[in-house]
Amino acid sequence: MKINLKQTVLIIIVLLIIAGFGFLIYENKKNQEIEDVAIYSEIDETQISDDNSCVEEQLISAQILDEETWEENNVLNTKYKLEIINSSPDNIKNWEIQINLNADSRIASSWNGNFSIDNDVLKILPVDYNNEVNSGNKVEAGFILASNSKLDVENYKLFIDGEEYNKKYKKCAEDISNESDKEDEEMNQNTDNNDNTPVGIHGKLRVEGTDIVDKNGDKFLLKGVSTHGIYWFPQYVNIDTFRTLRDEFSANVIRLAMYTDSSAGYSTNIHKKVEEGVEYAKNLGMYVIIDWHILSDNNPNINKNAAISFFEEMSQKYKDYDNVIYEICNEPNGNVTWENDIKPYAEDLINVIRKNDSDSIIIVGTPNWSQNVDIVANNKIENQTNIMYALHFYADTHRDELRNKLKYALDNSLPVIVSEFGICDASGNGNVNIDEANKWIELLKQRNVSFVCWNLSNKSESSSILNSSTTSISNWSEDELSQCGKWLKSVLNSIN
Ligand code: IDC
Repeated sequence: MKINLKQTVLIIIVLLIIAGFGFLIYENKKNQEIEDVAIYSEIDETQISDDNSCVEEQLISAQILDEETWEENNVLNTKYKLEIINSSPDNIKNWEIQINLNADSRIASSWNGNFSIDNDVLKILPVDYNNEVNSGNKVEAGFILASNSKLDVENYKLFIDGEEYNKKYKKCAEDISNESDKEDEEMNQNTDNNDNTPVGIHGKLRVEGTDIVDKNGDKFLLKGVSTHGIYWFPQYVNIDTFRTLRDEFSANVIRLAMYTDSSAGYSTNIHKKVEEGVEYAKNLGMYVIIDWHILSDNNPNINKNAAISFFEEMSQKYKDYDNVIYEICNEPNGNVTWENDIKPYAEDLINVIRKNDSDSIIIVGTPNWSQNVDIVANNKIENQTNIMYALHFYADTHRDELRNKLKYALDNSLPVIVSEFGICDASGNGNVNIDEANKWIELLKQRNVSFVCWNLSNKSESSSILNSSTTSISNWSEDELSQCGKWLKSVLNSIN
């Protein structure tokens, strides 16, 4: 076979291309191998150093976490959580944190600590119940800083017994490998033993006739407290607060009031606060009401799309939780009717929730700030189970007329829950009317109607359960409770 010049050139080109590919593949392989060697030696190196050496660590430390920021009167407010963490073998007491501030900074609110500012240095000292931090434990405090600049959270000083603390401990390989087991153990200790809690004993609730019944079919009464708007008072969405309400007030339910109007702080960012609250309640074996708190947005249809996506998200997350109850519209008011506005909204929202969560209780608000349960009793939502209807009262404003609406509704087989009430007037302030409040409670007990008191905060108004001077968020003394708080504590404790 004779090969001409053209064919020779072609063969050379083909050979060159093949050689080129071969080279590329080779190069690539070489890189891979180098990379492999590099990864291998890295792992190897750390293994060698872990096996053979000990590390020195400061095992007592503080952590300052920036939890959220919002604007108020042109100043940024940031909520910080402080933890003093003792991973050392020693027990310590008399801790103190110092951290530099900018001159324009002010502590707007604080809890679980004594806070002072001295020459632009923020000093945080313990209160009696968190002064001691035993080996393996941590304590928590928190504060809201009004300041247009953020804290340099890494740059704090820790003092123990008045001395700046910088002791280091030696930790060797064995201790390090045991650490993860210890962490798991600690996590488990952090969730209370659930057997003796309200949810541990009563399990998933459902509605039978006009009653709430527990997992055994026995009549059950929810009794507890509603937060104020969680955007304004985030500090009370806290496991210690909820535990105090459970153990010292005998509350079995917390309502998380999430205002839904942007003027009241609503944005999807606040959902994570609700999630925190649900988890705290779950860990404590308490029931929790997720409240879509419409108010100035008077017609639930105004923010219906946001409500749909919120309850889609929540019901997906909590479909297997025994403690969650959904409240889909706090208080429709103004020119809004059951027939044309609330009922169609409720039917749609119930369908949204039921796609994920087939049986948890859903509370539906009723016309006229959740008062006209009589109208609803004549036109109930059909073909659904575990639906309750809200009746809200404020004892110094609403008396026999509203009590009669409640009786009418119950007599006409409408399951009603008082998912919010106050013992003052309907503004949330003014005179506290103990006589009328007690009349209401008598009726509620008699008819097994569950009730949740407004509100968990230290706002200076008579519906708050804390005095406005109370800065701690849990384990309140009697003096730290408002008149409403004292009344509520004794009422809840008087009911089994
Ligand atoms: C009140 C709060 C008050 C706040 C006001 C407007 O106590 O601090 O300024 O809301 O956001 C309701 C509502 C509830 C009201 C309460 C008292 O559900 O949000 O809280 N109330 O007015 N219905 C009837 C009374």
